[in-house]
Amino acid sequence: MKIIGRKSSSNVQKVLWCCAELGIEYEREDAGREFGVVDTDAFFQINPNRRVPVLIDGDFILWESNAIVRMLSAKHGHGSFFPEDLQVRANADRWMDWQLATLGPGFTAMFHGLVRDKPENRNMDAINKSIVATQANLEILNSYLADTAFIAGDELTMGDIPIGIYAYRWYAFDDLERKPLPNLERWYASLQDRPAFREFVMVGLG
Ligand SMILES: N[C@@H](CCC(=O)N[C@@H](CS)C(=O)NCC(=O)O)C(=O)O
Repeated sequence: MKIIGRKSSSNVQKVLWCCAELGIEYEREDAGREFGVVDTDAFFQINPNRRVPVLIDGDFILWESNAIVRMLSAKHGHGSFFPEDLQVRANADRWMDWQLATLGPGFTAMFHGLVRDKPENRNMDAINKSIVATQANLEILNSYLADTAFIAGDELTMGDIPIGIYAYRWYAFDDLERKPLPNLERWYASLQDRPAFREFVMVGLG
């Protein structure tokens, strides 16, 4: 099995963290940003969106990071990462979709503005709106984490993966004013205890 994508990409990190938690072996090829590759005709054949990650398993090709995490969890973590109980699984699924549909889009302007743009080019209005939106989104998550250790219950599941990446990025900014979110902070501290999270996610704001 091969994973294509640079290790600094948040979406690639979802897959690498998932593989490390489940003990899945793979080869990885760099692609995206400074590595290029995504603009080639060959890459277009495997992902016409020209985005990473892409999973290649024999002649099966899959793009969309959360779909890759779901498939790997079903194959290698059935009954744990991919919960057997339908309601627990739907709960994990719900938060994966929420990351793509709500948390991620709200976070982008802040992340790109503060990490990628030079200070003189920053759109502070968009950045501030994005910070407010992210804080409000994380408050929703904080209230759901009042009763459970992890996103979909008392065990780590695939549902923790996409949001865990964002938690690292949210807390990695030194001088951001954040309102306290005790349940989220407790959950995030438990992720930081995991060697796989430290190795593949806590690698800087690339
Ligand atoms: N919805 C897609 C988004 C993929 C995506 O936007 N990937 C970014 C990296 S995080 C990318 O390929 N950017 C272009 C590049 O790295 O050259 C997914 O979750 O896989």
